Amino acid sequence: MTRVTIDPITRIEGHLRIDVDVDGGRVKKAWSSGQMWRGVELILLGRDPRDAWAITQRICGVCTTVHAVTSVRAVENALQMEVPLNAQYIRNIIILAHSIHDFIVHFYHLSALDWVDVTSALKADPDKTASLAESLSNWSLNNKHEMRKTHERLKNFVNGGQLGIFTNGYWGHPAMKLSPEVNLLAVAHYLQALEVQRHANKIVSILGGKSPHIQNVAVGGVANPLATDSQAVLTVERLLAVKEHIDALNDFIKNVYMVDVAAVGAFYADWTKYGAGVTNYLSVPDIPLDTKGTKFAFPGGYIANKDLGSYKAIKTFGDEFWTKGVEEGVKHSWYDYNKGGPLHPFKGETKPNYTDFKDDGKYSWLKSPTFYGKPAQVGPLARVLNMLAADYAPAKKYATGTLDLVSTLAHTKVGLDAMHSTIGRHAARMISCAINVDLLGDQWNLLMGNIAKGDMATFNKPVFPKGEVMGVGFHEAPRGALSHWVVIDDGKIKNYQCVVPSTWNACPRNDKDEPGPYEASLLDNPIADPEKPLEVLRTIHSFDPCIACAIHLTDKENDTAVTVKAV
Ligand code: NFE
Ligand code: MG
Repeated sequence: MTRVTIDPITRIEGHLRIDVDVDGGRVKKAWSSGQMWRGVELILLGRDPRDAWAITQRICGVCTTVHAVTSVRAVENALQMEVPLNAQYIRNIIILAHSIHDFIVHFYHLSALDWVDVTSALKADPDKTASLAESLSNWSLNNKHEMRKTHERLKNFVNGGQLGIFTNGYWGHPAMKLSPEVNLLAVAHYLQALEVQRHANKIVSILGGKSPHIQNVAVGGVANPLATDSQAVLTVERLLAVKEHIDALNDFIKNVYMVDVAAVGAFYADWTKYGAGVTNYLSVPDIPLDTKGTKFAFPGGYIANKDLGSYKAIKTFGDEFWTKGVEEGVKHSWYDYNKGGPLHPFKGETKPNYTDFKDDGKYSWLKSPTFYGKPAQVGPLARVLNMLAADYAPAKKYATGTLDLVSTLAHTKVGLDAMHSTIGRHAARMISCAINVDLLGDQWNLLMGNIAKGDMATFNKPVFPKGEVMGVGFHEAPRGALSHWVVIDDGKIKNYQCVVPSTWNACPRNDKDEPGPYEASLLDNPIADPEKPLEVLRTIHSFDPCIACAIHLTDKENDTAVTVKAV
């Protein structure tokens, strides 16, 4: 048995350590450990609930908008508030654009190099690459000129004695399977995607004031005044600029991202056999279409043990099937609870107890969330499978289209079962991206239509009652189901707990010693060379880890997080 420790895992957000025991070229046991201790939840205690969104979105600089939106939803849920339609649409456009940014950056910049050998691309014939690219889609930058230019840039990186942004990949690894031409094509799209992702960020910035960390959210709505006749506020002219960015994203997603993921899936069809892990899938509905949060553009729910027939829907923001199911345990986490656990988030505690890394004891700063006592996988795969179980037509359209394209390219029939895998998570993220860019166009139309009717409202004023109220806000964030749980007493925050997508997926073993989704997904993965565990990265990266989000707790014994000296 060989022990392999990867610490830190790179091309992710935050500090993640993965340990695997390898025997006979396969992973036999795995541990996922969050190694970073930081603080947000307890900073909120005693504060005005209207400020919580601005503070909680500092949990992360990658999924910046998501904690802001989830936080105001939690407070609005506690106050049983309605949110004006324009505010829902503006928030929806922001979170959809943000998710698209996240998906594109994840595939090209954070994970493609696990599958694409950059040095092999140097051996490619750029003209042949262009012919291949043009046979796959009619994206305007698939031409000979672009491929020659990319080849030239790569040569310059290498001739200059450095690979620049491509330094430190597992180049030449035996698990790399793409031809030089396909590798060059992927590198070309990697570089183009750096430009394309800006369109998504511009949408977020126009509506949110800036990115990362939007400025326009408020409990009760948004702080964007609308007008058709003033340059000082959000005008039709600004909204028309948003539409141009939506169209540019749509072009890239449909003609490049979808094709590239299908091609990687087809060339690495072997990887549809690895990485399933925990197959209880949890997602929440999102993109609210009414003022109360009872109607959503896409469904969410729970599937047990990969059986789509077991689907149970989560229907509204306050749905008890959701609120009653969530708990967090700390048996293998560096915390203690006062009276054992696991605990419901409204009663959540944060008492650190660091023990060093103990294989059979405590080994992570992440808690272990469960849904009705079971570990659950969240994220794009959970989202898309729940959508399919709910008969959501756009998911059916894009999932069928993707599996058909993969089958054609792989010359073998690839069915839905292949989705429960490392590659399946990439496919699901791409399907989710295609759905979201269509929804982005829809939300833009709804906003313009509502303004055209003369409705300019964007905000309802919150009123805090005497005594205690509690609420939960959820959001289907890029990495999956995110929830904030707030208890408010006399208008001040009494308890605040965030249960975050990467906590669900990257958690250590739970109170029953069942492995979390990352850990379970690594079991039986092949490892060609324990010195270069590329295969571990493939599976872990397919979840898109964010450990900053996953560990957002603070030390309540010692509430001074940092001392700054003015000299
Ligand atoms: Ni920091 Fe996040 C998303 C949230 S994480 S990236 O998506 O919430 O798990
Ligand atoms: Mg938490």
